[in-house]
Amino acid sequence: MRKTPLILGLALLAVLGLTSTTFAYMSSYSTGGFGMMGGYGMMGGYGYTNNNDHVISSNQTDDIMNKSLENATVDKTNNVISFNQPDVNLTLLGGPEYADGKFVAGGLVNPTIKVKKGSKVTLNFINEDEGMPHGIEVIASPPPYSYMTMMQGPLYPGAYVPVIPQAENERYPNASATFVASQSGTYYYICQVPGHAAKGMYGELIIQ
Ligand SMILES: [Cu+2]
Repeated sequence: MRKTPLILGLALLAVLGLTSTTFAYMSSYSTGGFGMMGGYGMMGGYGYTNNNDHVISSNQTDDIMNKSLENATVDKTNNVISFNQPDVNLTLLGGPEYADGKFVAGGLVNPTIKVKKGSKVTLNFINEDEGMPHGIEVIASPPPYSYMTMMQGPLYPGAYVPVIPQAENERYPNASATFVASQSGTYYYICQVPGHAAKGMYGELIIQ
């Protein structure tokens, strides 16, 4: 990815964060220590307060993923994960080595996620990508995506995990967010880093 548009995109994203739903959360959380991430500091407040508290090991990641799938059905043939309980604990990995620039859950790449309408969804994101920050945002519009698709904002307040730093030395940044899936329909989870959704970092979220 070329550097200049990425930086421009990040600046725009920071402005968007200030003017949309993120603003509501800023007062109640301390701002995360993103260090090199500059503009993301102001978006880092939501559920992400300290790098050290939220950087986990590979073993911890496996435990979290297994637990998250306890009440789910993993359909490898159709690339679908269905959650059968109203309390949904959805864990997604960002860009592990075998699926660069994609999301992974239960070994599936960019799986379609099905949840029941009215579910309380805890979105837990673990970045395994050693080369790139990533995040998650649930949006209404289907692909194809433009470079700045994330500008439309999340489907619900809280239906996003802010962009978190890249992994380092097999230590994975981790952050979460919770929202209620109150309306049925087909939606999408995307990575809101400019250009990532356009390059295929997204999947379907079906609320039924
Ligand atoms: Cu990404």
